[in-house]
Order: sequence, then structure tokens, then C-alpha cells
Amino acid sequence: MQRTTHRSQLLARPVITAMAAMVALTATSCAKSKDDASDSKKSPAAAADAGQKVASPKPGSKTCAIDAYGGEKLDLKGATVGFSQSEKEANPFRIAETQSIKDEAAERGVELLTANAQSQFSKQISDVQDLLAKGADLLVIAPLNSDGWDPVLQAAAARRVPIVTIDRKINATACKDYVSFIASDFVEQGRRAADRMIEATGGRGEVAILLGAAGNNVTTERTKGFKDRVAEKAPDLEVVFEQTGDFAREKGQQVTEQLIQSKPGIKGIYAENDEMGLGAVAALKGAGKKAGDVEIVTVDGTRNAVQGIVDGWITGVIESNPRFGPLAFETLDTFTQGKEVAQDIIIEDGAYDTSNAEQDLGKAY
Ligand code: GZL
Repeated sequence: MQRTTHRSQLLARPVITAMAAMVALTATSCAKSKDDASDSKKSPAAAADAGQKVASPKPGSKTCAIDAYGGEKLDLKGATVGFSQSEKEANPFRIAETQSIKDEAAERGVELLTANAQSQFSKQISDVQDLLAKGADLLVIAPLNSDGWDPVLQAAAARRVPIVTIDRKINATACKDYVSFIASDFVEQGRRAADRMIEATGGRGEVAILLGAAGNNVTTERTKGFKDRVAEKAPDLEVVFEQTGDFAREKGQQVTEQLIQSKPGIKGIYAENDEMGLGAVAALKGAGKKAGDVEIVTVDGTRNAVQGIVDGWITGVIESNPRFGPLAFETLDTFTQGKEVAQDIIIEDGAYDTSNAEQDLGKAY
């Protein structure tokens, strides 16, 4: 692909202080309010001005600037950004995540190249190599796994192509291998899921965990947050079953069918994503259970899961906000102008339960 060099569009903008750069990403102190469809397209700064908390630098986060990282200032508007998506877009989380990236690129007039690894890590590595070969000036990567990225990191560094990672963490060095990592606080999601489960079960009885896929920080951190919180607040609530459903609905159903055979008295199921939670609902229905017989708490915030609360089958959904587009491009824009950005940025998550599911269903994705 013949690409006019954008390198010539160097911008000689003064580097502003880290604090000023981070203001673009730091939330106002206003009460957090959930994005609705119209607001989700707002840039973080605009959303923050509107009094919404969309993201903030992780407490203690260091900053990164192009001089330290390497690469060249450029006008993002004239650049080509490559986006590597990890999982097949059967999962609404991935559909919403990709759409958010595409919408923001379109809004900013940025040329976007996309690839989807169909949940195969080896394909994601070759996808990113391909995006580089096609001339991507910058990369946004939603990693499938945390490890195994060295070949890509070396290839991007050789071409001086900055990387922003979203969603899941890669085990590499910030401001050397990648510029920034933008994600939810998955440990906090686990804690919030535990609080809902404790409330729903009265803090007593046996519960099961449908674990996410192995090899990424989301699963380990959602599990840690949940188990630590249960141990801290509800010693009489016992985790008696943990098995992976690979973040997939079908496997979540299969595992739950085994669960209710082996643990007929199970009182609650913590599903580490909505797709597995919906699989659990299907299994319970297939076993002749009634809505509410087993307390189900899930993570993501997809429409089907929130509808499950309205229908009485699910007791709580902790949002994992997939709308990374505005934040990812704001970070790239700030960075390529030579300003400092936070290395770690936390995107804010909402939550749904019986008190707001019906009225907020339209905000689910
Ligand atoms: C979370 C993301 C997870 C979602 C799942 O940021 O990585 O992966 O919670 C998806 O739905 O499979």
C-alpha cells in the first residue's frame, strides 16, 4: 500500500506540563453518570466538561511523552491507525468495543485499518505484523493474551510505531513497549460483583465461579477481587466450584449443567462475563429451575444480561465499559502532539441491578 508519509506533517508544538496533558483525561469531581448512546461519542474532555466521569489516570500512574518513548510528532488527522481486535465479534462486548474505535476514527477523520484475530492468539500476532506492513503509523491493540507479544513489540519499535493497549494488559514495559494502557479496574469489578452476591445471598451458602479464559489479567483480577471481598465481608459464603467457561456462552452453559449436577444446593453463580452468565441461565432453565432459584452476578453490561435482570434470572451486572474509542484516540492525539499522557488510564464502569435495569436498559450495549 503506497502511503504518503505523514512524517512530514511534523508539529512543532510546545510540550505542555504533564498535569495539563492529564487534565484532558482526568475526570471532573462531578458525580459519575453513565454514558448514554448520545454521550458515548463525546471525547473524554467533552464528556468531562459535561460533568461525566469517563476515565482518570490510575492513581500513581507515571506519564509518557514522545521524546522518552521515541517516534515522531505527527498530525493524527493525517495518520493511519491500525486496530487489532482479539475475539470474534459474536460477543457484544467486542462488537461495542470495535464500533467505538471505528466511530471515533471516523469522527476524527483518521484512516483506520482493522483486523480481528477470531480469538486465535497466533492470528493476532500476524494481524499486527500485517497492519505494520500496510503502513500503520500508530497501533491500538485489544490483546487476547497478556504474554507472547515480543515479536510485535520489536517490529513496531523498529518502525517507530507507537502502541496504545486497551482492555487487557500485555506484560511489557510502559513508555518503552507501549505508550499507555487503558482499561477497567478488573479487581474492583470483582469486588463489586462480590458485594452484589453477598447482598443477594445474605452472605451465606455455596457459590460457584464461571472463570473467564486463561492467560489474561481480566480473569485473574476479576477472580481475585471477588474472592478477596467474599473472604473479607462474608466468611459464611463459600466458593465451592471454579471452572472456566472461556468467556463463551455455550461453554458457560455446559459448565453450569455440570455444576448443578455436582452441587445441587448451589445458591449463587458469579460469571466473569455476561456471555457465560447467559449460558448459565440457559442451563438453569433447561434443568427446570425458576428465575431467582440461583443468584447470578455477571460482568460486562450487555443488553441481554441487563434484560436478564428485568426478567428475574440475573441479580446484578457490573459493567465493563468497552467504549475505548474516545480515550484511545485522545491519548494518541495528545501523545503525537508531543504532550505527556498517563501510562495507566482507568475507564469508569457502571452497574445494573433490580433498581435501575429497566430504566437503564438503553445504556447497555
Ligand atoms: C474485558 C474483556 C473481556 C470481557 C469479555 O475488558 O477483556 O473479554 O469482559 C470478553 O466479555 O471476552
